[in-house]
Amino acid sequence: MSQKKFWFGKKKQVDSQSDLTEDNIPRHVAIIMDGNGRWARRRGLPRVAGHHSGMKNVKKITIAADDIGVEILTLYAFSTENWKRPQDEVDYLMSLPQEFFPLEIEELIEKNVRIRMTGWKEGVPGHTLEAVENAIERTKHNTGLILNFAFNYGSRKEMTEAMRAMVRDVQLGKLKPEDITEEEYSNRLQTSGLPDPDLLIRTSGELRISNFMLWQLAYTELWFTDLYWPEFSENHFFEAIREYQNRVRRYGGL
Ligand code: V0D
Repeated sequence: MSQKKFWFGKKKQVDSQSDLTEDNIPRHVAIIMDGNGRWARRRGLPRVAGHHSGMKNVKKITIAADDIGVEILTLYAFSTENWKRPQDEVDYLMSLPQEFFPLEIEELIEKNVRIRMTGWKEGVPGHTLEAVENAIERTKHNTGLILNFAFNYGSRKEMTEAMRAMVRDVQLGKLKPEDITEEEYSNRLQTSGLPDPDLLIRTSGELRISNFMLWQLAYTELWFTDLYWPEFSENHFFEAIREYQNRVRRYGGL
């Protein structure tokens, strides 16, 4: 079987990936980056310190995904439900995109990473949107890995909006009820144009989907770990990929 060695930069080889097979790398990996607050409390730190640590881990895992040939990495950064958190925590989270870019964007541009966003702009502070849009703009001609931030995202809202768009098109006579198909519906979701995730990783021990890409995850392999997001390393990521490669994907067939 063909084996590939994966290298980080010029020196650091991460050894546990050498048994990944080059074929059958998932095209699209999605991650629910959970456990940042708990990781911090465990260390006697404020929750926001965990979010900062979690942000540092985003670049590391993005580069690892790029190195093995993943095409799309979707990261669940902020849900439509996260607004219910204490205001100072929300404020801190909304400062992360601004912080992320001066620190991480040069390397991501160098790696040919393209940033995109899934979610709604409504309610997101102007300074946060500006940072996100700047990143999207500065990487829009890149042709490498798509780093897709799910930000102010919720799946039921996404599906409700897609339904509203379809009903409107029916009312306008642009779509006949008998022409409503899975494809017509998918095309009205925020993820239109992206393949569905092949693998979903959730850190921090919760065994739930939590309103994340409910439609898109229909045939996705699920992989859970007790590790908190800030301690989830490249080698843990490769472990998830390896297990994915060992599962037989049948799509309901035989
Ligand atoms: C906190 C762990 C990067 C999860 C990762 C406001 C929770 C760190 C971004 C980011 C967050 C998003 C969009 C963008 C550039 C960077 C981010 C949030 C939270 C939500 F264009 N990390 N990060 N955004 N955390």
